[in-house]
Amino acid sequence: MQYLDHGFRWYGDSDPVPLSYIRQAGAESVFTSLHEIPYGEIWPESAILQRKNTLEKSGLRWSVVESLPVSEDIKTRSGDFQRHIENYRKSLRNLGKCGIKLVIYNFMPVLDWIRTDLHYKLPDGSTCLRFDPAQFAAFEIYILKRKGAELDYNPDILKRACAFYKSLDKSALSSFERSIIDVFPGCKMGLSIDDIRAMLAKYSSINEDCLRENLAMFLNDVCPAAEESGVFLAIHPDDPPFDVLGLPRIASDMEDFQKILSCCPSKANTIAFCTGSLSAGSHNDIYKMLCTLQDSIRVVHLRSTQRESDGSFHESGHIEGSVPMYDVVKKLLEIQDKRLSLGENRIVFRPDHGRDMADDLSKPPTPNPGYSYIGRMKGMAELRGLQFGIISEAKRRNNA
Ligand code: DNO
Repeated sequence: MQYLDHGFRWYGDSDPVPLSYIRQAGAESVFTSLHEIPYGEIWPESAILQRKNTLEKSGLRWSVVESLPVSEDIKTRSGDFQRHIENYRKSLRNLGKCGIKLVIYNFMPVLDWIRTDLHYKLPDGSTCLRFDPAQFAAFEIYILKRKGAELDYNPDILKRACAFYKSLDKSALSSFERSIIDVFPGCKMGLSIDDIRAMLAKYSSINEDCLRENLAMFLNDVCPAAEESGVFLAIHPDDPPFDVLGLPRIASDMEDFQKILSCCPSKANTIAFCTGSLSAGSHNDIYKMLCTLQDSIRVVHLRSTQRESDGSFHESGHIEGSVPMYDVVKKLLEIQDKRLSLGENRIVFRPDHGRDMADDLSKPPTPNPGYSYIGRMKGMAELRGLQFGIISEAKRRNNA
């Protein structure tokens, strides 16, 4: 039995975490993106090679692109979508030529992951990311003023939403607003509330079936290019995996993934198995999903969440919370074992998000919430230790 391929996310030259630290944390490879290239535009071979060389000079490998973003025009199949799809194909071909074969994307409308508190304080003084439906309701109802938003919440949440909103002074209100609409990992898009309203309006006639259809067309358009280039495209689950902002969600549970896999029967059509995102929904049995979807999983995000009784959740330690991490990691090692015996590659994982703790807390807050150094390094160490235990035990049994 071998270790999984240990990856770590890096946001490029502007990331306050240097590559040398990433290597010291025990990572062999890096998940990164060319964040400076606008959504929809081509990733030139020269820029890909330059990033690849930077990583290699630091003794690391570029194992995963996270993400090659899918533009809103593609998701809504409007505007410039045809040109963006053509560009997406070209970028996939260029990545393949440079030897980068795993590409993560998501199909979440309007916003990527959503949290309401980026610095939720835990009893030990460390902080983590948290989602509270009452706070999110306050955002939708009083800040965004989305029509009909109150209908999505029960009276108790509405009451708490109102109290929360009233408790915010001007500066708290503005930082609350920014923490919801401007945390796209890797880039600050400078979006305003009006931008979000305009983006939402584009979905007024797009229901779940229609968004699924748009994803199916996108996949059928780009997977042939990916397959020819030996690239695997991996869809990231919705985070959180339930409806928000009255928008359709189509990558939130097992049934969704089965539909995604069957809408485009290509080897290149795969899943980025993010245990943390999926675990925020009580409907998801993570271990069962892993067993069922295993053939389509080549890249994994490992983290966990603690669901709270009122529908809130916060990001727990990597081997705490509701994800059965021992079972998940053991299963991944077994799946990998089978693949290695067939001459296939190792499964790449990264410790997803981490708490702000120890020296993280005395530094200026990272521009990439969830991606401070020490919290993730702790997650990496725990997950490596877990693998060490499982692998040692397996060796002992084999020798007995
Ligand atoms: C958050 C990440 C996501 C992920 C994208 C993939 O930390 O897990 O933002 O990178 O959704 O496209």
